[in-house]
Amino acid sequence: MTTETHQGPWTATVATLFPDMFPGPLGHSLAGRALADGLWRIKTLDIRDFARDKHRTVDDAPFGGGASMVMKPEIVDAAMAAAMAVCPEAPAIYLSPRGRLLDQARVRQLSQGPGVALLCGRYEGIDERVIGARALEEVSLGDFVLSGGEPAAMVLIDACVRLLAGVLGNAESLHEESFTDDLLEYPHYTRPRDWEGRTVPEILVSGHHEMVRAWRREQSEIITQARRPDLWDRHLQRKAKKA
Ligand code: 4FM
Repeated sequence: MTTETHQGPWTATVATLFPDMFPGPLGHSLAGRALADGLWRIKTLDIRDFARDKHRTVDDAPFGGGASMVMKPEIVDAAMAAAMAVCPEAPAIYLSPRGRLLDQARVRQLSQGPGVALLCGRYEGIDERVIGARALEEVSLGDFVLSGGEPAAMVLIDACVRLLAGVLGNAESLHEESFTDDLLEYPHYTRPRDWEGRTVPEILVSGHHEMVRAWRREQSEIITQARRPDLWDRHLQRKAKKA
């Protein structure tokens, strides 16, 4: 029998040189309320605490030369060993532009597990050997370079936490379902009906619920085709498979 039992709430464990950055934005709004309610928890580990020398050195010059420093393998390794021990079944992830792009499917998987152990790098990166030694999954938010992995860790955690049971209200969780077939959102409007000469599409105030639904669907499709041909292709492919 493979009955996996994990203790306690969904847990984000973060190894970072800047533990004071957390929970940061995650202490506010939806994620903050859920944190206060005990629906998830966050533990930070200060990578510098795993340095052994008097000056608590965490980085060194790169072999082969170059300007920027590299985080030392034995220190990052010790920090990640401790992070992974907090929740042994949680995937261990290194946030880096080299990683596989994060998408909602992976977010859903991560939110359904026991949590995540995240490594935030600084400088030019970490010694490559730690990635192999700890079998870290490399995950990227997109094709841009941050000055450190911390903001990326916060984004990943936020995306997971909002999917946890009890975090979203009913209306929002229904919305989530209709939002996951590779289509972008339709446009939203509220009062006033005329704002500085810009009016609300007539159909939305008609009271014809079926026509509203059809209009929104059509808008989603138009916007997806125009802005994200990659998503549109995937949407069509998925629809063809279902049929
Ligand atoms: C930058 C990590 C350079 C390693 C960073 C190196 C990032 C991203 C990111 C900081 N994380 N998506 N893009 N991390 O820039 O996830 Cl070598």
